Amino acid sequence: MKIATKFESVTVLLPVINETLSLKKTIEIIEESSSVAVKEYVMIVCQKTTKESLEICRSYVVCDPRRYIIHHQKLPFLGGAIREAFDLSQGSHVIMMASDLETNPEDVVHFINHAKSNPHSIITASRWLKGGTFEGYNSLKWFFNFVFQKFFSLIYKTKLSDMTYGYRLFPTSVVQNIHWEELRHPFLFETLIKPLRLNIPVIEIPSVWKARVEGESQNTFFRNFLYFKIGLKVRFSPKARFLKQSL
Ligand SMILES: Nc1nc2c(ncn2[C@@H]2O[C@H](COP(=O)(O)OP(=O)(O)OP(=O)(O)O)[C@@H](O)[C@H]2O)c(=O)[nH]1
Ligand SMILES: [Mg+2]
Repeated sequence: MKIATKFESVTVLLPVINETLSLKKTIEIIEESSSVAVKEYVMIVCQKTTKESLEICRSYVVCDPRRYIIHHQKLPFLGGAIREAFDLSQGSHVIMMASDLETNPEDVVHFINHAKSNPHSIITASRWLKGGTFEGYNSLKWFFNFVFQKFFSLIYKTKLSDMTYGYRLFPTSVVQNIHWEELRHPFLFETLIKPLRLNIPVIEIPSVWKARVEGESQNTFFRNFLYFKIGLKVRFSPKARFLKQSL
């Protein structure tokens, strides 16, 4: 796999279901700090996306069709949305995030700065690092999250503190060359563990997770247990299988 040797620009992926103000605020904050570095925004929509949200997406495309792209996903769920958008990304790097403000857009500029000095690396946000935290997270989920992170950091022999937070920057070639399996939220975890097994360097930066105030989550509590399946599978599969050309 050939990985970018330089940071040139970033594609920002924004999956959208019911976000309106949160989506606008996300774009506004990123544009304020990083408009020069952002090549394009890919807003991924599906049948569940509300009319209001779609109208907002369209208004960006009308203003600047070169930098704002709407993609209608064919594969289902959040993983399906991001997988298709990975293949459309044209920047040297790509940021996977949410549009509900749970992935703090103020961090985008930090991701980019780290990517400039570490273009081969994945830069990932951690809620467990000093300086990061969970605000308004369900306490049971918080406890399970802690145990889950400890368990998987042991079996992957890594010091990473947050492997499930779907907020990270990747060299685009990394995500375009990996064969992805998950379609639902465990995909967010898969996007870290497969690169880890392929020895792609990963840098963590602290981030504050804040519960959304608009719309609702598409994830359910019990589905969180499905993360174990992909976690164990990827740990014990031959890594050559993770690359597209080996299929
Ligand atoms: N296009 C698209 N967007 C989605 C889909 N599922 C979720 N999203 C969006 O992706 C972002 C993250 O999804 P959430 O359901 O909030 O998931 P989460 O924040 O990881 O999970 P929680 O911790 O339960 O809140 C949000 O902006 C959602 O609107 C999907 O199937 N298609
Ligand atoms: Mg959310």
